[in-house]
Amino acid sequence: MPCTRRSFNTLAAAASLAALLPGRALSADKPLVLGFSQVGAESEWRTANTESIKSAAKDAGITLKFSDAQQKQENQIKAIRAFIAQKVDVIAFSPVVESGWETVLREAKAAKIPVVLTDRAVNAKDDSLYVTFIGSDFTEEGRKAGRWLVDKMKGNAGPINIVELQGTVGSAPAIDRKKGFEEIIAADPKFKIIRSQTGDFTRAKGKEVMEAFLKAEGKKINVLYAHNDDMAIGAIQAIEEAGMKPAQDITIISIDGVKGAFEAMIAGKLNVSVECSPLLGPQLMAIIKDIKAGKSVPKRIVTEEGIFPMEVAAKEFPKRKY
Ligand code: GZL
Repeated sequence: MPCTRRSFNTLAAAASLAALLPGRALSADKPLVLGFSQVGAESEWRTANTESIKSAAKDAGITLKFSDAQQKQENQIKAIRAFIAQKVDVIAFSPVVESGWETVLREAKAAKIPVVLTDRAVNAKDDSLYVTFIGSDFTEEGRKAGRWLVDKMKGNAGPINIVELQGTVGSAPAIDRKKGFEEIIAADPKFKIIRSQTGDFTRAKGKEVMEAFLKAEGKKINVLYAHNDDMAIGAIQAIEEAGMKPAQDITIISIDGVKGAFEAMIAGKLNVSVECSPLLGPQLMAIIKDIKAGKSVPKRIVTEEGIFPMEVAAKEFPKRKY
């Protein structure tokens, strides 16, 4: 974007102000240093998200200090404190759960290091503790899953018995995907969630919990709603081992739109996947540069996403980027 005289003056003022701030002195030749704390490597989605952040940092000439928390909040807090000690220019992270961040975010604020949330939100009351949150609208993803099911079950008198594989307990996607889905199915009493338990977003746990659901409810189960594709893929294995046909005996709805989901839909084993894009890297790097250039950025940046029923999977698959 052309730099007008006014914005040049603003930038110059911001740059000189930034240079006065403690932390790393800004200069044209020194690359920005970003400290990033990642949730873990629990799913195909997470792997694609990590790849997007690493490659975008490289393309943007930003030095990346990357930490994998193995899905533990205490590891993320440790990593953020290390980034503060190293005086990085910006801290970004995907909070594994919504709560428990105020103390460490206040430490980052005291050190005058801007913080960017990516992928998942925090429920901190003081939203001055972070500059912006880039990520999906998980509640809308849950609504999309609910709307697809209501449409599919039109004319079916019910009862429609649903089992739900929830994501990580306390995480924004698990809380909001449940909320959005329930908001939609509440309109018709034929829909009943008869079992709901966390599979922690992993294939292994998704399979294990689905085995327990099948043992307890068996052929009573009409629908599986999984908060991510990895748990759905694990559950598909359990359904087949129980001698039932996934996507036929049990309608399966999941979220993310990763490669494994498209392969399952093409094989006729998954009915639909609601897209949740992990490709946040380029947007994150652009925002970081804007912040360090003193530009104002929106408090919330929502990623645009679609929904992919199995009928379109084969056509869409070659175009997929994750
Ligand atoms: C969603 C992300 C979730 C994915 C899961 O933005 O936080 O975490 O849906 C991943 O696959 O583990």
